[in-house]
Amino acid sequence: MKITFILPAIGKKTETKYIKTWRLMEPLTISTLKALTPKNIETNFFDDRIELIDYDEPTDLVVITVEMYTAKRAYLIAGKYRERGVKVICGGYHPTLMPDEAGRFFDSVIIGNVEDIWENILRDAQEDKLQKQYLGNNGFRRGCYPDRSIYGDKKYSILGLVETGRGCVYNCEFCTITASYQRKYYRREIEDIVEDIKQSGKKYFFFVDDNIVADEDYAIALFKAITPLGIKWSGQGSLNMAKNEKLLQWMKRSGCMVILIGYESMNVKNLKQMNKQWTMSMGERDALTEKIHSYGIGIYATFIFGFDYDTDAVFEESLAFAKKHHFFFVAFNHLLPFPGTKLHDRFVEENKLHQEEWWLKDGYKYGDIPYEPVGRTPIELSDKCARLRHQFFTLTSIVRRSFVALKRHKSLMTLGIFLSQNLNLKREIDEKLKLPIGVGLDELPK
Ligand code: B12
Ligand code: SF4
Repeated sequence: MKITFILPAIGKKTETKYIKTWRLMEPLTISTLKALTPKNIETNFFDDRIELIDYDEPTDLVVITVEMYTAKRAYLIAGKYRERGVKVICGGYHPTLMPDEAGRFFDSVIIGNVEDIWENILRDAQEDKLQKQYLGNNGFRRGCYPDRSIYGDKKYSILGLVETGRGCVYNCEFCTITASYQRKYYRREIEDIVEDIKQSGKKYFFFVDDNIVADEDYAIALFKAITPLGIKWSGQGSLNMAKNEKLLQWMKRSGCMVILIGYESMNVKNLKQMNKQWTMSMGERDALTEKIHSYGIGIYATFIFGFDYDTDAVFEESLAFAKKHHFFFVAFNHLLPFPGTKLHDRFVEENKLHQEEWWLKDGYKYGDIPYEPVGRTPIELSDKCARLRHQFFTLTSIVRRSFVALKRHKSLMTLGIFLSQNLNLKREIDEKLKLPIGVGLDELPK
C-alpha cells in the first residue's frame, strides 16, 4: 500500500511562490502522521506551499490535513484525486470542528487526535472498509516522535517544531484550540519532549503548544529538563507568566529567545467579552511586559481588532503600546469567527455574519471580513489593521527596534533572525491580505 500525504496551501496560482513566512516552517503534522504509519507502508508527501502536486503519481490513499483557511483548496485537491478513483481522507482542526462539511468532499473524516486509531484506519483502507467518520482520543502516545524523513529534500527553516502539550484549559470565545479540545489540556511527558528534541538533531525550536505556561509547575520542570540540552527556543504563552520570577528565570536559562503573547485588546471590556481569563489593567500589562523584557526574552505581541468596544482610540493605543515596548514582532489581526467556536455561534445568533461559509466562497481573500463590526464597515476594519501593520513595520521602526533587540538579547544570531523576519513581515503585509483563498485550482466538486 502507498499513502500520499498532502499539506495544502491557503491559495496559490500554479508556479507562484507562497507567502514566505508561511512556507518556511516544517510541517510537524505530516512528520507526526508518518511516525505513526507502519514501516511496511510506502509513503510520499506533497507540500502544496512549495511544490506542485503530481496527481498522476500512483497512490492508494491520500491523507490531507486541513485548517479553515486551507479547507477550500483541500476540497479541490481531494476532488482531483477522487476523479481518479483514489480514496481521500482528512483530519486537523477544521474537519474536527466541521466534520459534516468535510464529509461532503472526503471519503473519510478523522475528528481529533489520531494516535490511537491510525493503524485501524489504515487497516480499514487496505480492506476497502473506510468509515465516513472516525473519532480519535485526544492526547499523546508515549515514545512517539515525528519522523522527519518524510520531508525528503524539501528545504525548511532550521527551526524544529516540537509539541509540549495539546489543548488549553481556558475558554477564549474566538479560539479554535479550546473548541477543538473542549477546554481540556493534555500534557506531554517531559522525557518524551527531551527525547524528541534530541532525536531532531536541531538546535533551534518552536514549541507549538498554545500556552506553554498554562501549568507553571510543569513548565518549570520542563524548562529545567531541557536546560542541559543547550538549545534556543521560542513558544507561545500568556502574559501572567511574568508574575512568576522563578518561571522566567528557568525560561531564560533553558534558552527562551522570544515568546508570543496574545495581548488581544487594549480595552478591558473587550477582554471580558472574549472571556480572556487574565483580564488586567493597562498599568499591570506595562509592568509585566517590562518584566519579561528585563530577562532578555523578546515578545511577539499579537492584537485582534473587530471587537464591540473597539473605538478608534483602541487602534492608536495598540500601536503606541507596541512601539513603546519595541516588540520583536507584532501582528495586528482582524477578529475572525472561525466555524466551530463560541464566537461563530454568537455571531450567527446576533445575525452579524453577512457571508455564510465564506471560507469556501469564490473571490474570498485572506484579509476579508465576513461580518459587520461595530462602529465601522468591514473594509474600514481591514484597512485599519493593514495601516497599523504598515505603521509598525517601517524601516525606521525596524532599525530602532534592532538596536533594542541587540541590547536585550546580546546576540548577533538573534539580531539576524530579528532583521530577516521583520523584513519578511513588512514585505508580506499586502501580499497576505490580498491572497485569494483556494485559488489556482478548478471549481469545488459538486
Ligand atoms: C506551527 C503552526 C503554524 C506554522 C506552520 C503551519 C503548518 N501548517 O505547518 C505557521 C507559523 C506558518 C502557521 C501559520 C498560520 N497558522 Co498556524 N499553527 C501552528 C500550530 C501552532 C501548530 C501546528 C502543529 O504542527 N501542530 C502539531 C500537530 C502534530 O498537531 P495537529 O496538526 O493538530 O495534528 C494532529 C491531529 O489534528 C491529527 N491530524 C491533523 N491532520 C490530520 C489529517 C489526517 C488525515 C489525519 C488522519 C489526522 C490528522 O493528527 C495529529 C496527531 O494527532 C497550530 C496550533 C496547534 N497547537 O496545533 C496553529 C494553527 C493550526 N494555525 C492557525 C492559523 C489560523 C494560522 C494562520 C492563518 C495564522 C495567521 N493569521 O497568519 C497561518 C496560516 C498559514 C498556512 N496555513 O499556510 C490556526 C488554525 C485555525 C483553524 N480553525 O483552522 C491554529 C490551530 C492556531 C490557533 N490558535 O487557532 N501556523
Ligand atoms: S489562552 Fe490561548 S489557547 Fe487558550 S483558549 Fe485562550 S486563545 Fe485559546
